[in-house]
Amino acid sequence: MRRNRAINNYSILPAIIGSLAGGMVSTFSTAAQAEDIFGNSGIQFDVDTIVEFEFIESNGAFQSSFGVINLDTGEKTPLLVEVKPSDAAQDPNRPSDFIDDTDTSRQNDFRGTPGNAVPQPLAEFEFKAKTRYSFYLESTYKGKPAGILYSTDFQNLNRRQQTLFEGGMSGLSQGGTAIRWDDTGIVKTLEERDFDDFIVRLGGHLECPYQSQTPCKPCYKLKEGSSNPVVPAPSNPSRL
Ligand SMILES: [Ca+2]
Ligand SMILES: [Ca+2]
Ligand SMILES: [Ca+2]
Ligand SMILES: [Ca+2]
Repeated sequence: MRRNRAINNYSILPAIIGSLAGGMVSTFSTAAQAEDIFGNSGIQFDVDTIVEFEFIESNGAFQSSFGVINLDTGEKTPLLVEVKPSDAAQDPNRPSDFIDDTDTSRQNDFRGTPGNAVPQPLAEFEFKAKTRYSFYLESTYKGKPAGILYSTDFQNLNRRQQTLFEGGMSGLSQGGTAIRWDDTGIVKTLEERDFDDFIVRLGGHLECPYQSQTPCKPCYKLKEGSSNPVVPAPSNPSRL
């Protein structure tokens, strides 16, 4: 099998060389790179791409669902869902702590953990090529809608940034990327910009599960035995 593949590769070499001579390869690769978008400006992959997701923790009073929305069709796919506002019931009227509670095990900011508030902490989604997506966080409070926020800034009221992407596109294949959400809070005047309200890890290393297909379909898988601690935000956004 290996020998056959090598022969096939050699057989297409003349075609590649021919394209190079005509300047086709450099033009194509520039166009392809321009279409990969991953961050606060949007989500779009150049080819069909699978991404694995892991719920890390939440620290927010809302009961929230994280998912992907196709911006062309409006179709929403929930991926990681809180079945209650936090692991333990907590009084939402107490004053906020206004600090980042990531990876502290502190219970006083409505802590939710995998297997408890989020019973199914793993998910995957296949992004279709050349299609615009955004991540979303949709919340309820005491059973009533509390709004939906987007990872793409311009979709939010006043184009407000509600997510931090830590690791970005390169993190998907090099250890994982974290998305940290800040929701709008229950009382706007006491809004806590701590970016720890819902935290998700994406990817970790790149695999192509469908080797027989051409082109290979990229899959950003979670690292084996994942749940590496998420590094707290570099500065305390609530003080900005
Ligand atoms: Ca919550
Ligand atoms: Ca907090
Ligand atoms: Ca918050
Ligand atoms: Ca919080």
